[in-house]
Amino acid sequence: DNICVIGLGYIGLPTSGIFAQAGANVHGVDIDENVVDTLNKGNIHIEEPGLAEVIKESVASGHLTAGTTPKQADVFIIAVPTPVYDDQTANVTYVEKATRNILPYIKKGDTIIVESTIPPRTIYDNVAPILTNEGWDLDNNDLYLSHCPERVIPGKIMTELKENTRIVGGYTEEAATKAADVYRRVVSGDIFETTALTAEMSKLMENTYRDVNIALANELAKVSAKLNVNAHDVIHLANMHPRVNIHQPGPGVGGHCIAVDPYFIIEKAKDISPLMQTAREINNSMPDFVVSQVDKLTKNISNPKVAVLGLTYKGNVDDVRESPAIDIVFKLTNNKKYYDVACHDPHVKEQQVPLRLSSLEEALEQADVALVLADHNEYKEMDTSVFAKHMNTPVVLDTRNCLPASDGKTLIHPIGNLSG
Ligand code: SAJ
Repeated sequence: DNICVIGLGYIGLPTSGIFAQAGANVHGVDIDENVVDTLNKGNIHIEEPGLAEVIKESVASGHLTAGTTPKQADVFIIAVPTPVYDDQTANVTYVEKATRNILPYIKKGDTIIVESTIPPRTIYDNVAPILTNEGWDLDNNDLYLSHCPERVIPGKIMTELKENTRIVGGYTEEAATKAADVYRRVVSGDIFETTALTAEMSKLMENTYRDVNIALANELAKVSAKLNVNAHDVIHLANMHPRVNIHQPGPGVGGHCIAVDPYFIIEKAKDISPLMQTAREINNSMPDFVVSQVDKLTKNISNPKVAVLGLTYKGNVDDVRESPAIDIVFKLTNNKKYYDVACHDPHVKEQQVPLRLSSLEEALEQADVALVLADHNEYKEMDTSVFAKHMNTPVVLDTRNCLPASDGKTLIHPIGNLSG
């Protein structure tokens, strides 16, 4: 099979590698020439465990090539971003553009799969018309169009791509079956066939469920501050119940999926989605809550120094997109109270962020509070005596509840109740 993958980001690149590794001839397409050049040399431009090896091997074997324009293929997979506009509605123009870009290369009987996350009805209302306007009869399967939402979690993409179940939503029943055949080549999990619209909604509801659940945990963290109880203990014990699964509170919800996808449903049903909207508001309010907790911890100190540990949107990734940590750093530096902020993140390179990065020791040196914002393994396995060794006052706000126990000299607060 010849497969053409449009978009070589967090989803398109691993997907290309996995199909190439399974023996398909894959041509990856990206508008960014650097990404294409890097790939053609067998290298990668993002951090994801296990990805580098697969790409190196696939390029070396000749199964994977890259370019800035598509090529003829039997299967086209579109994996381009769907960002949100300032008014929180989805920008599907990259998906539309990718569809237009493949028009010169498609032939009768080809399979076209959109993996990008899209608002409900996008396949019917935005993608299909681009193809039918060119004379392709989708109802009669001139082309097999489907939506197969990606569902892999950054940090475990290479295993989840193979092992997760997949939902394939066809424009027609036959299109769903064709897409299922494509994935069967690499996926060991079950593949469920449905309509494009149901696939769009299912994907969005997975992430919305998580957003609402995290909002509940975050609200509990705020309530715990008032009631003087440790939210983590409450969640731990409540989750012992076989039908309860409260998620973890934290500094906010980041990344390009959970913090964004609920808006794709909300925009289509604004008047009847108060729960989803409130969840978004609660999660978006967490950076302010964290800053208010830092204010409390430093109330008697003038010009306090805050050591920020972790800038990414979650642990063990290098992704700072929509990261609440970055938001918190700017809220601290633009605060009416003067904060001296030093940042450390072992996964982030300085060119990724508009901030100066320090070594861990440099960040902690003379700090009044350390603020843990990402649960990287480096912090989970940290020797907690380092705080007292360097800090002015060894006080830590661990918003991720990830640090090992204190060495006895350091006061480690959970998010919420500051009495520890
Ligand atoms: N977070 C919490 N508390 C939790 C869990 C997460 O505060 O209990 C925060 C994280 O720190 C992070 C954000 O939420 O800032 C999202 O992280 P995540 O690990 O929950 O999810 P993502 O965004 O990395 O990936 C999600 C996944 N969706 C689900 O688990 C339902 C993934 O499977 C999807 O493929 C991905 O979105 C996507 O691309 O849609």
